[in-house]
Amino acid sequence: MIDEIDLVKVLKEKKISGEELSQIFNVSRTAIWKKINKLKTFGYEIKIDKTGYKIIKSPDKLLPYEIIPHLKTKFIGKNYIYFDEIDSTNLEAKRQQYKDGTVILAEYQSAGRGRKNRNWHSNKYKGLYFSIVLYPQIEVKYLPLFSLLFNYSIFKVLKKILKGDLKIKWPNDIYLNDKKIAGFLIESGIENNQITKLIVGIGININQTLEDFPSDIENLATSLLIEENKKFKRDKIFLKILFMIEKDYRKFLKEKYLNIKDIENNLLWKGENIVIMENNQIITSGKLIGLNEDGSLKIENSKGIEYIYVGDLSIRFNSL
Ligand code: BTX
Repeated sequence: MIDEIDLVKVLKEKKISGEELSQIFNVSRTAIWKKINKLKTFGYEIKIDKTGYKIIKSPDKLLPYEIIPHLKTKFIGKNYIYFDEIDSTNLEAKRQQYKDGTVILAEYQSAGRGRKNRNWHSNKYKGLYFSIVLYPQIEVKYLPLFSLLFNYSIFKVLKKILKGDLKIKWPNDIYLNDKKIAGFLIESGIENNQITKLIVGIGININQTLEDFPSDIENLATSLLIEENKKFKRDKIFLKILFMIEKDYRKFLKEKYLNIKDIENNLLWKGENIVIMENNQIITSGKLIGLNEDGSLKIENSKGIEYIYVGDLSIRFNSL
């Protein structure tokens, strides 16, 4: 059996002959030739001449060969499941019993989902669409904090590489210059008051152009490329996100504490008048004050302070 990850590594390092490769991997030259052809179908450009083979260009894809060797995590992503296309990575995470820390990534989702069965639009090879499977075994009261925990992990990674105005939108989006660049769909399994399973679905717009977004979301959605005027390396961002999520998740499980103030300081529309909607109905409104320790949103209105546990936020303009 040829370890394809090792083969790609060797072929990237230096030009190497078929003879040498068959010795290293202990297989026939025909077996090597077959693997080389397989890599070519993935988009690897391989220079082939009488003296050997060498990868001269790798495809802009998040293939296991490009991710697994560079993971800095202890368990998240060690089991990495890659799809060129799938219906939804969250649905896939539910179809099978994947082990703790499994990351399922798709370059394109034909039925990507947001909350309440809304649609999440994807563009092939331009965004990040993945789900992380976790088995936290922690009391259910901590559930609302997980959205904020993962939201803040991604926020921190993006903050370091972006110049624009990055904000956390409670509970599960990230906004750049007042438009949505990322969303989370966290699904949970609960037994005996414990969170037994979490499926953390994450979608991030990276290299989309304006034309890539359909008309119904063109005024709402944006990408890193549109806002910062440059193309980003998706693999680098993805690897950093997995590392940060693992670090923050492990710390949270140990301490059972999340520094809400850090998140609050970066909250979208803090101090502004907002409305809270559920199923397209306004359920309440008020001034966004901040976050409560349990992850709920604090607003102030004529009734005093209200704590919000579910709903979608939108801004209330003075004319409303
Ligand atoms: P949400 O319900 O907050 O956001 C969905 C809404 O966002 C849509 O109704 C639409 O208005 C808008 N929208 C759709 N696509 C995009 C986009 N690409 N960029 C910005 N706005 C958009 C947010 O739900 C949760 C999204 C999670 C997506 C990940 S991708 C991997 C995993 N698999 C899966 O099926 N979902 C998650």
